[in-house]
Amino acid sequence: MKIIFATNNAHKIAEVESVLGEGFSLSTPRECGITEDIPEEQPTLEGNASQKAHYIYDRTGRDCFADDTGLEVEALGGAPGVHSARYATDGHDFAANNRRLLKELHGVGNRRARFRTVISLIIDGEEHLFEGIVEGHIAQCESGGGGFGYDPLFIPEGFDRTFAEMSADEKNAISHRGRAVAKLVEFLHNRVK
Ligand code: ITT
Repeated sequence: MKIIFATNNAHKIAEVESVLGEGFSLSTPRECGITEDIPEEQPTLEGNASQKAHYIYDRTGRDCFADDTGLEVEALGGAPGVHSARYATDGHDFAANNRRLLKELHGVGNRRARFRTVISLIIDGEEHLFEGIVEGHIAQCESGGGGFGYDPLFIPEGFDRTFAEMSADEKNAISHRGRAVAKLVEFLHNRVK
């Protein structure tokens, strides 16, 4: 089954491709002639995932899904949350976002945080939502060269390494996106049985 992943983020495509399993292959918006940024203007992760999936579905009429992910930091009242991509600047500047996060948490004892992913799947014109969460905390400084975004600062519960210090397989097995994608895959497998 071919399905469009409505994202412009190459890291996400690589992560999801590795856990999707046999029988499914991903297309990108670019391969379908959609080269512009996909809008995400909603106040919630659910709203943005849905907006991105509908944007692609409305233009292609094909089965597709999108995810929206936020890092929710307890001591910051859930920020950056839905604003995670543009926390420090207008663009997707991962290094600047990490610097701002460390600055906001300077001297703060409670460093509890979680990543939350919401996937919106549109299949046969019907929408289905899936959620994945991983709890953890924000490190005192960046470590590791893997992953992307806030990975060098996020230490998942039960570990003493950041996501950026883990292999792609290790991260996928416990991550917010890995968990949401596992639910998506189960749904798709049951549907095509
Ligand atoms: P698309 O909207 O094109 O899918 P994006 O990079 O804007 O890609 P999101 O809106 O879902 O992705 O994510 C917002 C930000 O959250 C993203 O720019 C990263 O900084 C961060 N983020 C998302 N997933 C992450 C992950 O697995 N690890 C670390 N940071 C992540």
